[in-house]
Amino acid sequence: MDLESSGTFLVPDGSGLTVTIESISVVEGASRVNGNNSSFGVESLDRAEDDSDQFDSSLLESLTLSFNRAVSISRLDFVGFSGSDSFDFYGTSIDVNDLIGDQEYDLSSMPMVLAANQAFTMKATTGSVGLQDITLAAIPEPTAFLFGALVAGCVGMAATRQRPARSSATASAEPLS
Ligand SMILES: [Ca+2]
Ligand SMILES: [Ca+2]
Ligand SMILES: [Ca+2]
Repeated sequence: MDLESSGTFLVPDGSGLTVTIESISVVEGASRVNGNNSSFGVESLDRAEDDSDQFDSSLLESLTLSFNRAVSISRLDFVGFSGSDSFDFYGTSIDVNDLIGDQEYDLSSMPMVLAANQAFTMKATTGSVGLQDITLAAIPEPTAFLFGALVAGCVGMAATRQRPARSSATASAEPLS
């Protein structure tokens, strides 16, 4: 999942996912979600020291989102995550020692599951951190899943080589236009 500078989240094509901004908190004044090609965060419009596309703990910036469908989150990708910084993602506390690669927090061995319309909050708890990308997959609805399995079974009998379409996808932080 990525974010355009207009504040529109980019979710995997064909996933049927939509993202709702439930709330944005800052220490004072006006605020918005802001992003550029490399990261997104909360912008405190009335504070000169704000880093507009990062979450600044000194400005008590936090963002609460929800998805319209259940999702599993397998990776968080950060920028600007230096040694003393820390970040809280829906109650999971992350520091620099938890990161691999390009400041990535890998959850693939045990993805975090969020229910449909479950509000979840993210914020920097120390320092300033930008969120570059969230790797997630929509979890099929139980009825849709059963129906899909039934269809896949019928198709499987007719054409054993065809595979059901995958509903998961990875959003990347490609430059946005
Ligand atoms: Ca900020
Ligand atoms: Ca990164
Ligand atoms: Ca930082």
